[in-house]
Order: sequence, then structure tokens, then C-alpha cells
Amino acid sequence: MSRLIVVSNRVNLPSGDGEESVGGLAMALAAALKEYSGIWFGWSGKTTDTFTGGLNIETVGGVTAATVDLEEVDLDEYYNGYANKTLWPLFHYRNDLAAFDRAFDKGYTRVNERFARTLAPLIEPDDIIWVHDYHLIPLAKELRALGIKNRIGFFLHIPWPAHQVMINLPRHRQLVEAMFDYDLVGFQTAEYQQAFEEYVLSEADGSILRPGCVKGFGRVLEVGAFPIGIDAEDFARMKKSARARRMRDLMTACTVFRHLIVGVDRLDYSKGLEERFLGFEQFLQRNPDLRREVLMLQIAPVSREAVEAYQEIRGRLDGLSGRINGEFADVDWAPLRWVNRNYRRDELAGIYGAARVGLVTPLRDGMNLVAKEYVAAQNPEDPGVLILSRFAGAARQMPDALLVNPNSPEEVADALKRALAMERPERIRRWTSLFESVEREDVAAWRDAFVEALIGNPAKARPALVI
Ligand code: ADQ
Repeated sequence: MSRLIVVSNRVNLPSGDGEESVGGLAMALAAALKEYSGIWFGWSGKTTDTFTGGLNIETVGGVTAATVDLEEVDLDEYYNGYANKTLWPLFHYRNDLAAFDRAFDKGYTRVNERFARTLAPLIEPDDIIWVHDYHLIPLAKELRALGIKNRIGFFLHIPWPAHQVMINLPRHRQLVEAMFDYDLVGFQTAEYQQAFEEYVLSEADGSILRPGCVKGFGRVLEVGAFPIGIDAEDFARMKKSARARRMRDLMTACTVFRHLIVGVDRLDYSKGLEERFLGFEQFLQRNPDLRREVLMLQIAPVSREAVEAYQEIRGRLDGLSGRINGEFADVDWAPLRWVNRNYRRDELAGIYGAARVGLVTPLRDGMNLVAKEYVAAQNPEDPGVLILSRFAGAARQMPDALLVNPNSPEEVADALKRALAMERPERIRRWTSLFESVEREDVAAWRDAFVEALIGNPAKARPALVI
């Protein structure tokens, strides 16, 4: 078949030894590329004084990584700026944190142009191109301007916000119009797809031509929902590894006569960590008899440290965890362990496996892979309980989790109580149905569904004009 060219902001080739770096997108793409010979193109993570467009090429396990260095100002305006100070907060409904700055907008356009110019010479006529995430929305537009006619798909890993939220973005029409240069745009859930369609209907003189085909700005675009999954097979292998077993034994040993409640997230305001701590505090306040029966472990490695909002959240969480431990700890026990570091994936599998409750309560999340990893890591004969935010894309596929409103400490506290009291038959029943969907709707199913949909629509003429 044709080559697959994957484009994302960062490129993370799999090391295959469980040491891959943090981030759901990297995990998913590494798994997706395993089965295709192809190229993975993106930023090298390095900066140079002047942009040269020189490529760094490396091949690992059949996957060729082609990366390019950017300038410091690109990093400020494109990555830390437009991507992570404008689009990320806005798309996660944090308009209050979104910075609107024309320099960011210019930097975003400039880097997308630079990516397109560097990538274009690598593209052969029957390659298919799959672009990922909010950093690169205008990439197809820039590639088309250079005469690239290949099929190009785009997948958005984060939520698509409601129309009224989206229109807070200055120049929102230009951004959305650029999406019509793709052949296919994929979202994590049908709700995000619908929100996108509603935007196009209201702002771009749009109409739905048929399910999955929308007209706007006088052009036609295929759209669809492609919920991302984990590499369930690889996870099953990892969970049996010696490291995973050692970690599970270690965690079991430090929670003798107690239940472990675990949260694992990048340190990000969208993950609802403060609200989660408040929910746990409420649980401890309202259930004195259960206090000493639990230990909550929250793992949250720092991310995007150059962005102020990320520096502030750490300080607030340090304060909250100190308050909770100060109030409830005893000489031989403290209720909350708060850890800011990365773990190997096999070690994480062991930690999840030891936890009676997986507490996954983002305020907004495109999908959330931690929820799926927690389920995949459980012992089928004595599985733990997943508590999941209604506002994670994963909630739609995981109705057998205990679904909560993450903004309500009372709901979180109630769910914790219910999870800890849940008898084994109910835990097994819920887990069995969750695990079936995690296994069935895995990363390979996601990749295949998207790539098939992208290849399967060759008839679309370009430029896509509709009479
Ligand atoms: P993220 O916001 O990064 O991904 P998520 O889907 O939960 O969120 O993925 C996080 C990944 O990082 C998981 O695989 C997890 O195991 C790993 N991770 C977290 N903490 C770690 C730690 N301390 N050590 C090692 N690994 C750690 C974005 C979107 C999500 C969407 C994914 C994929 O925000 O909504 O699910 O992309 O599309």
C-alpha cells in the first residue's frame, strides 16, 4: 500500500523497552506506525538561531523519523504561544486562561508554512498524509499552496468546543476554513463532530450534505468520529512483565490493609487535579471510619513549564496536598501521596494493577487514555473500579465506569465511597464490559478506521468547489 506520512508537533520514536516519554498522542502514534512503513515528521524539540529547514533523519524499527529544528521565537509564539496559550485553553473551555496575541497567530502561521516547505519535498505522489492535533490545523492549506495534491487527513486529539466558545477566538473563521483543505477531519467523539458541524452551519453558510459530509465556505469536507484507544495487546504484555509485577508488589506492600486510589495525569489544569483533591478531602471529612482504609496516590509529571498557568497549578496543588495531609495524617499514615515524576509504562501498569480505584476526573478531555490503561491493567478476577469524568471523551465508550461530574467534590466523594464498598461480582461485571470495549476499540482499530476512511474517498475533486 501507499506510504503513510504522519505529521505531529513532536516525534517520539518508540524505544520498545517501556521507556517511552509521557503523552497520549505520542503513545498512540508510536503504536499506529508500528504496522506501516512510513515517515513521521515533526519538530525535533531543538532550536537554532536561524531556521534552515535542514532535516534530521533517523530510522528505528521500520519507521523513519524526519525532524526539523525551529527558532526560539517559533517556540515562544507557535508552541508555547498559539498552541498552548490560545488553542489549548480555549478548546478546553478555559477562555479565562486563553491569551489572544497577534504575534502568536503569526508565529503559528509561520511554523505551519515552515513545516509545509520542509515536508513537501519528501512527499511522493501516492503517499497519504495524516496530520495530528491543534498545533497543525493550517498545515494542509500550506501544503496545498505548494501544489501537494495527495490525500491529507487531520485528527484532533482534544475536544472541539461549542460554537459560542469557538467564536471567542479572533480569526476563528480563517482557522476553520483552513480545515476544508483536508480530505477528512476526525474527532474523538460524535459530540465534537456535531459541535464542529454546528459551527459550520452557523458561521460558514454551511449545510450537512449527508452524514459525515459537511459543506461550508462553499467547499465540502468529510468528517467523522474516531475514538482513540490504547495498544491493548502491548499493555497486556507489559502488565505481566517483571517490572510491572515488582511495582505491583511494592504498591501492595505499602498499602497493606488499605485500598489504593490512583490518579495519573500530566500536570495540566484540564485534568481537574484541584477538584479531585477537594473531592478526596470531602471523602475523608465525611467518612471518618474509612479514612485509614485508603491511600490516594496522584502521579502528575510537570508539563509545558514555560506556560505560566502550568507553573501556578503546581503551587496550588502543593498547597492543597499539604493541607489535606496536615489535617488528616497520623504518625504512621498520610492519606495523600503527590508525586511529580514520570514512570516507565510497565511500572505504571503495575501501579494501576495494585489500585482498587482509578480516579480519572478531567474537567475536559478529548478522550483520556489513562482510563483505558487502568482498565487494561486490572486483574480480571478481582478488578478495581474506574471513576470517570462525564467530560472525558472516554465516558461515551465507558458507561460502566462510575461517571461523575468532576466539578462536584460531593459527587467525587460519593463515588469513592461507592467504589470502595462495591462487591466483587459487580466489579467483575462492570470491568468485563469496560475491558471488552478497551480491547475492541484499541489503537489499531482507531488507526485502521481513520486510514480507511481517508483512502476510501478518492473521488473528491480539488479545489473542492460546490455549486
Ligand atoms: P494527554 O492530555 O496527554 O493526551 P491522556 O490521553 O490521558 O492525556 O494520555 C496521557 C498518557 O501519558 C497516558 O498514556 C499515560 O500513561 C501517560 N502518562 C501520564 N502520566 C505519566 C507518568 N507520570 N509517567 C509516564 N507516563 C505517564 C491528549 C488528549 C487526550 C487524548 C490523547 C490521545 O488531551 O484527551 O486521549 O491526546 O488522543
